[in-house]
Amino acid sequence: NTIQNALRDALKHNQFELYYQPQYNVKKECFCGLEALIRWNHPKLGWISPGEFIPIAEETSLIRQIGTWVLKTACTQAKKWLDEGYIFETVSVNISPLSLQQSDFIDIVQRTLNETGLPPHHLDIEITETALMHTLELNIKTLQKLVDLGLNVSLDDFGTGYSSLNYLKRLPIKTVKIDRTFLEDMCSNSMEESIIEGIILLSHKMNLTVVAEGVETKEQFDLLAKNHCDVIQGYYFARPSSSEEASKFLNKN
Ligand code: G
Ligand code: G
Ligand code: MN
Ligand code: NA
Repeated sequence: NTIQNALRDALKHNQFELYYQPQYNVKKECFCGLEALIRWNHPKLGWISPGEFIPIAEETSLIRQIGTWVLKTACTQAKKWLDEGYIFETVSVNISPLSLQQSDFIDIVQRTLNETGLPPHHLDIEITETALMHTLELNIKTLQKLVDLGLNVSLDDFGTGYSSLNYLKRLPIKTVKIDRTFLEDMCSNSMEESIIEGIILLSHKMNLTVVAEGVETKEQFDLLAKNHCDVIQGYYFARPSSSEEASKFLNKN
């Protein structure tokens, strides 16, 4: 398969780059976190979206190599920011369920933290809701091991899958990320606003931090802040950008 060969080359020839999107903490009034998002700059085709190539990588073991590269690159960058005096709580990485299920995944995370010197509490692992549910028991065990290492675990795309509240209380997560599809109509549709309000209230009752994704307008920001959403991420503040651009949003010692 030619795309898979191209992905192999991309790993070998450093064609991947991590972009970072800052996340705004409403109460603390600062950018306290960043989500790392992979980008592929193909020499002939130009920029290719992860929405296109991650699903292809997931058909082979390439996704594991990409996951390892993402972890290493994000942890290296986060440690560099700390050393430069930047202040932030976490850098989040998206991890495919296939990476989570590889037998040496915990070892890889542990080794990456050791090698980069990043304190574990600065690393956040995002897992999508749908992905988790397939082999739930195994995944809960792996997530718990990550928590035991001192990492934060977030449930990505929350609300789009079929996780019942029954599952939610069993997951060793600290954060839920409300999927951006929920935000689209929240300012024009009072039912949509009620759903967001309900998700935030419920999450807080369960001691979960709530991140809203895909916030593009001041109206959305205001409504989320009114409903006590903890963290806000979206084009309203910043698009994903290079580490250098993204670091401009962070406070410094
Ligand atoms: O960055 P963008 O919005 O184009 O991302 C599209 C999709 O690709 C999203 O679902 C996002 O979670 C996923 N994605 C982005 N970066 C990574 C990554 O480093 N690893 C994995 N597994 N998925 C990623
Ligand atoms: O699936 P996941 O939530 O990891 O993917 C996040 C994706 O959302 C990234 O591809 C990122 O580029 C995109 N994104 C981030 N902020 C916004 C936004 O405000 N609007 C839209 N449409 N997409 C966004
Ligand atoms: Mn994500
Ligand atoms: Na998401």
